[in-house]
Amino acid sequence: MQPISPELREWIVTQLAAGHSVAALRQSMHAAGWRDDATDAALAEVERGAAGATAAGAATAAAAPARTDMPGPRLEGSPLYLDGGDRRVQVLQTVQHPRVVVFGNLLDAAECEGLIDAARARLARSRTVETKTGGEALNADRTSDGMFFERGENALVARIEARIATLLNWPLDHGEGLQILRYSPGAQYKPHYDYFDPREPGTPTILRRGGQRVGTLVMYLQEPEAGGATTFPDIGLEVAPVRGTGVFFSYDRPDPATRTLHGGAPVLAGEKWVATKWLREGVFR
Ligand code: PD2
Ligand code: ZN
Repeated sequence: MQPISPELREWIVTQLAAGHSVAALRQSMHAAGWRDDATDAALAEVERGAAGATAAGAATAAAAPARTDMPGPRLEGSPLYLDGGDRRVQVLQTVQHPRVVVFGNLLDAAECEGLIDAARARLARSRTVETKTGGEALNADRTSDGMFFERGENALVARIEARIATLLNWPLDHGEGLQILRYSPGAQYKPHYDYFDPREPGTPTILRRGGQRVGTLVMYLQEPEAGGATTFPDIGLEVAPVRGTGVFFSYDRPDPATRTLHGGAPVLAGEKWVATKWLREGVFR
């Protein structure tokens, strides 16, 4: 278990001092996407140091604070290149809020082809995780075909996953398996959030596998002839799907205030292929 951050400790102490119950805090943290085991550990740690501060009463506590340990490249000093372990990755563009980073030289052409070749025969109409039930379902907002590799399923996947872990400073075992998507002309992925909505009944089931998603890396494997940008409507950003490049973004709480609404614009001509790596707050099994 990671030590709790000063911000979270401060928040818990303040809430308890204001008379909110431990149960109300637990509920708020749960709604903000904190895993139950992490919540219990944090509350227990603070309670040990602040015995007696727990007033019994109080309804709902304020929304839990944002996470402080987040995946992402180290951009202090505005580097043009980053260490991807086995290659030098370019920093092409950055946005502060939301944190968005566009990378160049992330994958070479052979790697893009290798992923496409290994995925092609296993494609099926894309399903999305259903927060209503915790299962999976066809989704009219997502008209691509897709598949998932197991984490480390083959040498190519393992190499790319190790690169991502180095680049984004996030443990490899906190990542979901790589997802491959193929968009034919007309296919799109309507704007959505990648985190799981805490208000949906199926979310607690989903969160048992590694907690919330906290970051996304979309890597472009094949360029369409036109269309197919990854869009961020809240900030007016469109990332062109150039082969070998990728866009990373992170979200420190499962809330629209993160401004991470994003979508895949319709492909107008040709085929667009991407690989997506979603990062969880904990170990994804
Ligand atoms: O393919 C994309 O551009 C895209 C857009 C939005 C992919 C995803 N979301 C995703 O895989 O979550
Ligand atoms: Zn997405």
